[in-house]
Amino acid sequence: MAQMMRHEELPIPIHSSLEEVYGDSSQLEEAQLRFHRLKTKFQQVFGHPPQLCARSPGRVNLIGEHIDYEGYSVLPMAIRQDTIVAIRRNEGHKVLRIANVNDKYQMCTYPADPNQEIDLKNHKWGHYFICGYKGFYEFARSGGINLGAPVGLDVLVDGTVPTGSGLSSSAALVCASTIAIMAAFEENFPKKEIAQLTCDCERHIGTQSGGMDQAISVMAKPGFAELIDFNPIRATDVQLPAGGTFVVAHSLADSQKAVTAATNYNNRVVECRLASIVLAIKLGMKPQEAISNVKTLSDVEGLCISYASTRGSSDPNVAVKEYLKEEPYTAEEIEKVTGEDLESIFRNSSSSLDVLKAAKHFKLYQRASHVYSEAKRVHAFKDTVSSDLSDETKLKDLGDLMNGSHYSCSVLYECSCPELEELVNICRENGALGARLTGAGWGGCAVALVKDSIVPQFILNLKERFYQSRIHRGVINNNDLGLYVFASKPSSGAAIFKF
Ligand code: NG1
Ligand code: MG
Repeated sequence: MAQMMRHEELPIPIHSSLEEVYGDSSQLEEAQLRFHRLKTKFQQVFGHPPQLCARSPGRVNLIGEHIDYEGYSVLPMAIRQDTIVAIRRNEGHKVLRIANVNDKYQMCTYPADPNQEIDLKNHKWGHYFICGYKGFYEFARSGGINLGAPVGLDVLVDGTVPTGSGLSSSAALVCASTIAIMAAFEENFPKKEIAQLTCDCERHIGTQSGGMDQAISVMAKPGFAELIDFNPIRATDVQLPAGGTFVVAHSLADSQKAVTAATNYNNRVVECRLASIVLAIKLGMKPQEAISNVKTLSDVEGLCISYASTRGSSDPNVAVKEYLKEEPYTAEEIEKVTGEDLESIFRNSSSSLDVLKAAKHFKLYQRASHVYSEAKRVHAFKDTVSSDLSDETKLKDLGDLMNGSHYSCSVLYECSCPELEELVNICRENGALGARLTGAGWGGCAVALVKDSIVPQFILNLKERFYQSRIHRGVINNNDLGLYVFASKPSSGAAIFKF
């Protein structure tokens, strides 16, 4: 009997019309207009039409925050907002010309050199394209594909995922770029390979990200959220209960992750790594072995399981309570346990060394507690969805899990901000079953689970309670409100268009 291929094994779908991706509603009209403008502008800027286009969506993470880089499963869904990349190979010169339909983003040019280093001190939007460019070449070469001498590429980008919002505009751009380059070279790889390579290559930007955003952007299916597992990357469809809608609302605080990495995102990655090493040593591993082999808190969970018979518990949270102290650790205190300087432990990662320079102390207990409890909430969410409970009860339980996640992000992981706290509270006061920050945090969006029947009123209430005063103060324009607060259904993943 022929075995059905899992969808992550399949290549990126190639379409000749927009209907298959953008449906047949008002969304289709909008998409037709966008593609028409994109092609016209491409012709204007470069003097020839694009060879093809690739699109990849943003995402909203429903639950599982800051645990993908620790090896734990997450549960996001794709949103309809996406990035489209139009591309043409240009044998005439050896330059990558990357333009944007939005005049806010000036054209960036780079040499057609897949080995170039990205200038991290000088952040430019075009760097995300170069991540995909380098990633594609690295992957193709490792697979023995001969691409010949590098050629020029003409590229025009049109993105509708709000930037700095925790909706993964960066992964949408990296994935759409990588797929466009791949298609321009007439290659097509399985989705799970693209998800892995785009995750690896986005790290060229300097954040030590996990793979959630690229995985969902590449592998999403309309109508489903996805449980994403790592090592290896795998996506399992999650059909959300009827009667509930996820509303995404922007806190209007900008989350500039690439710029604040040393104190925010990468800082947490380093704290988790230190917590893993300290826990592994306390569990009985030799310091040198822990430093070389224990990379994530999920590795430590593996240790807890193998030592369960001697320790009496396989629960990593028990180990956290037993072996880590609640007070923040100084570098010296950690070095007493590891027997090695922190600078030496992280000597191969310049972004981690930046973290060490900026950090005063390390909150190992809090960060590890967040990660282990959040990992459990993801599975509880998935189990609730697939249980026999009524849809009504499911929705209520999912809301509670989302609230628990937010509390943990805010108090233990400290990745919230005053604007997000205000917004999440307003969501709950106005009938949300649950509300939480989504994405990296420190700004960006909240996601609220709301009963279908109250969605329009809920959005009106948010406008009045959260956005009205900001419109008065000129923070945003009334006409743009739809960009900042919207109901979202699970949308489709990456695609290639050849017309
Ligand atoms: P956003 O919110 O898109 O910056 C980041 C990471 C994810 C994940 C979340 C937190 C990137 C590209 N993405 O997302 O991998 O760790 O934060 O759960 O850095
Ligand atoms: Mg991002």
